Amino acid sequence: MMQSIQNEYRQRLGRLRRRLGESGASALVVTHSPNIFYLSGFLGSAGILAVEADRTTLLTDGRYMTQSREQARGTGIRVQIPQAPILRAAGEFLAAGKGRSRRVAAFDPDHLTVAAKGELARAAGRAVSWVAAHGWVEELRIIKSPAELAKIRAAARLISEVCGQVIQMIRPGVTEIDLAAEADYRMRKLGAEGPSFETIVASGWRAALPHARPTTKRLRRNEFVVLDLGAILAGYCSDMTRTVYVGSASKRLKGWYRAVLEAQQAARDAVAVGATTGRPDAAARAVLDGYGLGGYFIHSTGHGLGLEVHEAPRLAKGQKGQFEPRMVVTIEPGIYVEGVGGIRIEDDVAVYEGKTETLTTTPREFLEI
Ligand SMILES: [Mn+2]
Repeated sequence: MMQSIQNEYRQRLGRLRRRLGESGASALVVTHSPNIFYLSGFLGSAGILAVEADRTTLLTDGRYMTQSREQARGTGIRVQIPQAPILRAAGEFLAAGKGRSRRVAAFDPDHLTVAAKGELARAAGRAVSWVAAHGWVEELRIIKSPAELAKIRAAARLISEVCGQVIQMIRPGVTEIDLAAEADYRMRKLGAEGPSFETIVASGWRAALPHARPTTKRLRRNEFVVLDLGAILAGYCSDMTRTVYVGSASKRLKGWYRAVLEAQQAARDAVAVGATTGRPDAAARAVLDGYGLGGYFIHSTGHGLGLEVHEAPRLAKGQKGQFEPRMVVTIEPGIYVEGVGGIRIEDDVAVYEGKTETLTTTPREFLEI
């Protein structure tokens, strides 16, 4: 097991090196911690990974001496614990690198503040010039290895279990925060490292806010409750949403729920190797438009899922990318009606050649409590 994960780090670094070689840069400076984890297994809050053609170096500080050496063992990655602050040390490291006298360092502007970049560049001096490398590691992360798929599946199973348990606790009088606390507690009890984002419990008119934070509002009869939950397990995220009704719903509201469910099913059916990543969104929108509800669908249909809860690809209107085997995405259409409430149904879907697998398993049928 240990051997195979170390081979994965080597393979990932190999792919990144090919890209580095094509770009003409002599080093890539990786500063975003999920990317560092993906390439090296290092899980510290302070670290910079310098990837060069013939070596990879992790610069971190004394707090992570033991951890970093342990996590890097067998990967071929060298660990350095510099005396100087890490950005200055990384800049000096890049300037001292072997090879050509003038060095080109690639960095991702999405993951380096202007101040941090300034410090790096000052320490590196005139020996190093800088070139932007947007999303190089994120592009690798889109396609999951079998081991990663197994971890995301386990995180999805875990959150499905939690969701089922929390639905059992829904009744008039309980507060949104109560339910959110139960969700977070149950994730931990089932072995999760924690929630993958701040748990959403939104009831009544508040369910019309797609990213509502739980409040002390008590659930009442005759309102929708949206539960949007995600867990991190073994480093990997899940993300799912269920909407239930407290009381017995009118025909109109039942119709809305059925429309969202049909849209969600159509979007899941539209996920296929070779289809564009815009297709699920178009499928969901077509269904909701057919019911006259398209105007209430105010966000995109989904996103990639992995080490981060929102990662590439985006499943939005007009996206031209293509689904490839071993991507994992969320499918989450919803409608939001101001003053009334909202309905969202979200599942995690893995893509394979000729088929898909819905990883989240909590039932989706309309539920009145
Ligand atoms: Mn989501």
